[in-house]
Amino acid sequence: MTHKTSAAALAALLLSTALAAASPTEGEIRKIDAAAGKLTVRHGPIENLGMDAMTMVFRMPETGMASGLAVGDRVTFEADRVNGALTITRIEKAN
Ligand SMILES: [Cu+2]
Repeated sequence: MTHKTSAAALAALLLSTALAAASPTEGEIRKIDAAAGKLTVRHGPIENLGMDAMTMVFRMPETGMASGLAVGDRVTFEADRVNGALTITRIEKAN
């Protein structure tokens, strides 16, 4: 494999990784700080972030995302790295 070919292959790999869809993850809300735009969630493994189950703080880009949610709620959510910050991109109450 030439250097040029391997660089192209790497670029393709990085691109496909960046475009990988966020996978829905189960979680439970532990803390809501709507004013600071932060949500603490105990979550299961997050495939697209290569993350194991844990409790952690996510950025919440829109304060409205937390409306209708309460501490203790079980949720299904998607998270991704946005400008380097782990961010909730979608969240809804689990059935
Ligand atoms: Cu985590």
